[in-house]
Amino acid sequence: MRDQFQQRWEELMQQQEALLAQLNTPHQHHNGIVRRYRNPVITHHHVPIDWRYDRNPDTNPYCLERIGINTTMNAGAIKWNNKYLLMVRVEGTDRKSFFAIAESPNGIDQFRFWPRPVEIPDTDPHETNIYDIRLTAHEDGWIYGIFCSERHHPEAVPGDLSSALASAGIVRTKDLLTWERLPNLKASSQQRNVVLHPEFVNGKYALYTRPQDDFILAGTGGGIGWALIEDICNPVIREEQIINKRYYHTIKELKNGEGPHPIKTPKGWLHLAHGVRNCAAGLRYVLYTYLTALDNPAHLIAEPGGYLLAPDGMERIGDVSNVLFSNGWICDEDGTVYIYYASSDTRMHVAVSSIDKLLDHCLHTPADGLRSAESVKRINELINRNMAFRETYR
Ligand code: M1P
Repeated sequence: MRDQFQQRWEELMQQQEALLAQLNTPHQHHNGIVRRYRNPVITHHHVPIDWRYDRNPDTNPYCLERIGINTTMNAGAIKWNNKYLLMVRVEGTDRKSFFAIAESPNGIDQFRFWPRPVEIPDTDPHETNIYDIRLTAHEDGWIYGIFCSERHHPEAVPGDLSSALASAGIVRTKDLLTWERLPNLKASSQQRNVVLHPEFVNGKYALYTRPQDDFILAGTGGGIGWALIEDICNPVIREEQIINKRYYHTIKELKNGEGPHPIKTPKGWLHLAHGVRNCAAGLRYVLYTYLTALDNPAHLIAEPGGYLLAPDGMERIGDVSNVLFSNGWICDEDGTVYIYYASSDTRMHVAVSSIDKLLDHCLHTPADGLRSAESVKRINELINRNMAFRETYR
């Protein structure tokens, strides 16, 4: 029995080491703006064996998995001590999510989890699930994490075990090892996809918000919001304005949400967000960009029509199919941008671009004309301009 255990244990370790050492290669086909990499960067197979198996042959003679992991998705991201860190939403087979940090030397492969999952201070027995953290190294010197804190709706009628309440949980750290929990954000509506802006605005903390009428639907919440907060240790939304609206028959018709915090560029704050529409197959989540003014991050200055990334190939399939979701990206000193995104609520991927390319995309892709006739007009305008180059590039 012990030999069998040993053999299986070694097999597990070898398989995982091979996976963790695997190098990634860029996809051949790309649109010039952003380039996907072939392998997912983190899957449930990356989660350490030690977190899942009892390694004592006396108590686990068959070497069975004791704690199953379902998915690894929706990771916050930060560059730390020259390493690319993802704070991953790890979901167990029991449906509960928690956070765990994985690091890579280059941002595209060899992600390896730190020895233990993150222990977020447990301050409320009603908080049932936590997920989708956004990391912000704020100019006040702290690294903040804002995540969704979910609980069973206190007013759910007896027997209704699905209604839930979403609010924004807040933690901060200086070393990514110990975390201080601050009170949850107080708001007049449910909130998910809340993100901290990295700089003070008018001397206040600034939040991207996503007001929603209920747990799933944004309803009258018109899009991505913006709110200034006096005291991050007693965070209350007193006023909220919508800065990135939803429109009929667009990629964000049903709802949208800020991704990671925006990146400061010479031409404005560069944002990544998700847009959601409904279709016969259910909700479809895609990623898009927009740009706001440097001197007023709440003022929209450009928004290309359509999506930047949408589910493609195997990305379309997973626990919640037809979903791309991003809450983490890293910008290197040379302007390379690593976009970390999850596909179908199941695994993490990377796509690489640059500040210059993303700005060019934002500033020179035609805006959504909101009607078919406008789409045709834009294509014809492009063809007309291209006529001048026909001879040159024949
Ligand atoms: O299942 C898709 C996503 O749904 C929610 O996002 P949103 O609130 O924008 O609709 C979240 O539960 C997210 O984690 C999930 O990926």
